[in-house]
This record gives sequence, C-alpha cells and structure tokens, in this order.
Amino acid sequence: MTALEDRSVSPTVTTGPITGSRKAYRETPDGLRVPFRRVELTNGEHVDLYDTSGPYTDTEASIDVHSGLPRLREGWIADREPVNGAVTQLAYAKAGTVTREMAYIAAREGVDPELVRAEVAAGRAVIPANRRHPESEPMVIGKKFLVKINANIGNSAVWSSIEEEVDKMVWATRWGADTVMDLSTGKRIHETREWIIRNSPVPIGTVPIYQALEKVDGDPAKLSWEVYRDTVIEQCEQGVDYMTVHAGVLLRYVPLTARRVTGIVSRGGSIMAAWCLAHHRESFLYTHFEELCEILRTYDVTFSLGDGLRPGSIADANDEAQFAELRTLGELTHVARAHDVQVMIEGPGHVPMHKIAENVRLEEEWCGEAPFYTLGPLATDIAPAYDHITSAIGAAQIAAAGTAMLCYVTPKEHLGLPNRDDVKTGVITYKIAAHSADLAKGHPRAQERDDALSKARFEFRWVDQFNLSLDPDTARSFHDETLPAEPAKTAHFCSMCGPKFCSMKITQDVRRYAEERGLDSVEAIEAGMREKSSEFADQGGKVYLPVVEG
Ligand code: IRN
Ligand code: FE2
Repeated sequence: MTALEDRSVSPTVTTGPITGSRKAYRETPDGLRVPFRRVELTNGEHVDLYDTSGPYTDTEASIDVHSGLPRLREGWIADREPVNGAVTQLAYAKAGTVTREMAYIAAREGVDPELVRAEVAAGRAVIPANRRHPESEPMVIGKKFLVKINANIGNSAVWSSIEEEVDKMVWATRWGADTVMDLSTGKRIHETREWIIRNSPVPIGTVPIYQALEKVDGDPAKLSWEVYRDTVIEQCEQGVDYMTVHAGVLLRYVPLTARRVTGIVSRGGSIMAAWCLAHHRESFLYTHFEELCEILRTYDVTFSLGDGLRPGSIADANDEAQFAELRTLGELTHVARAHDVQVMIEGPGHVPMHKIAENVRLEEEWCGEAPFYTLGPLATDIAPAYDHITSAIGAAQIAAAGTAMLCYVTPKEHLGLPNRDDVKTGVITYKIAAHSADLAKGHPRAQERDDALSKARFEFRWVDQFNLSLDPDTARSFHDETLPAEPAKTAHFCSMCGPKFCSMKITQDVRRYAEERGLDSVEAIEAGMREKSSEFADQGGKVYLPVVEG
C-alpha cells in the first residue's frame, strides 16, 4: 500500500476559483499548456496573472488527493538523454539545451526561453524540479525573473495533522506561494511529506537534518553522516525539489557567536553547531559535501545552502559569524556547480535597513551570483505578533536589491505555529513585498496589474478593483462594512472621503469641466479648482462631511 492509499487520511482541500477570476491555459507553439489566472473586467477588458495554484482553482479539473496531481513532466523527463553524464537543468543549460521546463517557464514569465537557459547556465537562476516530482509546474528563481515567495508549513510534535498540512500547502499556493517548504518534525514525517509532494503543483523544499535528528531521538551528538545521507536519499526518492543544507556552519565559526545577543537562532545551524562541539570535529555536511553533490545531481535536487549563523536580532546583523559562514557558502557553491548541481543561498534574518544592501552585495560577490533566498529580513525586533510586517519591510528592500526569493514570515513568528489564516496573511504580505520589488526592478509585466487596478479605482469600477487585488474577498468585505448596498459597487465615492470630497471624483469632475468647455488641461485644472473652491465654501468649508449611505 502506498502512503496515499491510507483511507484514514483524507484531506479536504480548498478548490474552486479565486473570487472574480478563472483558471485558464495558454498553448505554446511547441504544445506546452501554461497556466495563468484571468480576471475579466466589467469594461470588457481582461488581465492575465501569473498563477501558482495548480489545478485546484480550475473548475474543470477533478481533484482526488488519493491519486495526487497529474504527472505533467513525466514524459519530458523520460524523453531526455543525459548530457555529460548529468540530467540536471544546469547541465542541459550549460550544454545549450532549452529544456521543456525552461520553455514553460519562459511562457509563464513572458520572457525569451534563451534568457532562462542563459541564467540557469550562469548559475544566476535555478529551476527546482526533482525528476521524482513530475507533478510540479516548472518555475524559476533568479534575479532577472519575478521575485518568488516561499511559504513554510509543517507539523511539530505538539500540533497539527497530515490533513491540515496538505490543506495548508493548497491554501498557500492558492494565494501565491511559489514554493512550499515542509518543515515537519515529530511523528509521521515521511507520510506527511508524501501527501504534500504528490498533491503539490509547486516545488517542495525541506531541511533533511530535521528528520535525521528524529531518527536519532533528538540528540544532535548521535547524528552521523550515514544517518544524514540515508535521510537525504529517502527525501530525494520521494521528490523533494530543494533542500536546505547548513554546510557552512564550521567548527571554528561557532565561538564567533558566543558574544552575540541572540546566539544561533537557526534550528539547523544549532543542531550542526551542537554536533561539531560534541565531537570537536568539522561538520560532516562540509566534509562530505561532494558526496552530497553526487546524490542531489542524480535527481536534480537543488541546494539551498542554509544560513545557520544568520543574525537573530538587530544587534547581531552583519557580524563576523554571519559573514564567515557566507564566505564558506560561496566556496561550496563553486563545488556544487562543478558537479552540475543547482544552488541558491539562504540569507538573514534580522537586519536593520541600512545594513541590508551589503548582504546582497557580498552574497553576489562571494557566491558567484547564485540566487539569494532570504528570510525577511526583519527590519526591527520590537513587534512580535506583527513580524510579517517588520519582515516585509526588509524583504521588499532586499528583493529590490536583487534577492530572488523571499521566505515568508507569519504573524505567529517567534510566538507559535501558523494556522490557516496566518498562512494566508503571510503569503499576501510577501506578495506585496515581492511585487513591490518587481515594480522597482522594472519586470516587463509587473506594472500591468497596478495600472489595471488603478484605472478601475479611478473609474469607480469597484468590483474590478476587488478582483484585481491580491485578496479580493477581504477588499470587498472591508468596503461592504461601511457601504454594503449593491449600488455602492458602482458609486463614484467610498466611505473614506464620502461623496463630496473624493479626490478621484474631483479630478474627474475637473476633466469633464475641461472637455465641456474645450479647455486644455492647465486652464481646466485652474478653472475647475476655482469652481470646486466656491462649492467648498458654499458648503460651510468643512473638509469632513458626515458619511452618506448610498
Ligand atoms: C530562508 C532563508 N534563511 C532561512 N530560510 C528558511 O528558514 C529555510 O528555507 C527554512 O525554511 C528555514 C530553516 O530554518 P533553520 O533550520 O535555519 O532555522
Ligand atoms: Fe527571529
């Protein structure tokens, strides 16, 4: 019996379209069926959006969590011959081959397939796509592409079930998570992961040292290369697409953390530091790194070299321990690439805004521009319960500076495990950071959505404004709290300024005034403003009028 046949497990996952849009597919000339999400507008136009939700939002798809998703990439993988003995996207890219995955990604991102190939070949982008996870829809992580976001899920010894974790994966991708990491510890790790991978349309990442630690009853000193290696193979076989490996935590770096305010805050980092100190030996992740490369290469699993010594407080940002580890990650990047294994680099943590840019600069310099993947960073430590916000501030900045993927932080950070609502809040918050960076970087298609939403807002097409937003349901419900009546969805004002002093309405009145009188815009604005000024005075000169329900 395979894990998914267990009828006692039956996740109920959210299916159906996101409010105001529908799942659609675009057929490429070479026969690839590339997903997107179409928002139909009330003025007859439409906007197509990048979509991570897989078949779950497709009303035509039949979802059966016991059989898993269709194996989209199965044929592509089977048809391919190895190049130079390797089957990784990096090996193909270096050999000048545009794989089906690269073509699919190019159509998804609206860029040239050759750009995808060249960026992967240079190691500036990665395509996390284990050959054993054919269900996934190919995506790319790299600074020339849309900024991606990762959502962490996973049960712990004290909380949550397989059902809840599968649902969280579907839920996170529904709102825009580009990858999901299963950080499960505690019971049924293997089985939970099997359910998640078989049903996931996005790449799945893990931190194998967590499961290895479970196998030795939670005592880091009992870990060994052999236990770790077998765990990695087990996860590669299952289809994990990328793995966090804290191979840069070297024995001699551990003392550098002694005087820190918050010491070592990385789970993986502290496990490896404990092992190194217990045995007074160099980390087995470092000493066996080439063997690890050989394993990951067989499956085309991507390294996410972990930041085990990342700062866990503003006081510790950019310190010696953090940057010593980063240098080592750079050294390991070159080793992995020589084995044709794809690499990204994990980054901090907690960093004040003026110290963020240096992180990107050093990462690019030392790690051969491997995609940077950061956890926030939190720009201040003072707001537990709001750390999705403290971290999105840093995340937007670091992404604008060139970080390729952002690991979300939820409101429960430092306090507890995220529930379904926290997952959604974290994902939406990080979409804001990522998209803001896409705009700043001038991604060719990023601004389309902003322009469409702004136009809808200006023209009082409320329904279009909701439907184009990251969270249509919440936008609509906030609007309806004060103006629930249906006519308010087309009303030319909202409850914020009321009907009289809406800036957008005033601008439109001014424009109409100009048209009617055949004035050019400067004259019109002046004349219009004079008219508005006397209207304002006539009404008693009050800026805030009582809200009028309409
Ligand atoms: C991302 C960047 N730096 C850390 N991360 C994520 O934190 C990483 O991908 C994984 O999801 C988690 C690992 O945490 P520890 O083991 O380093 O605490
Ligand atoms: Fe933290």
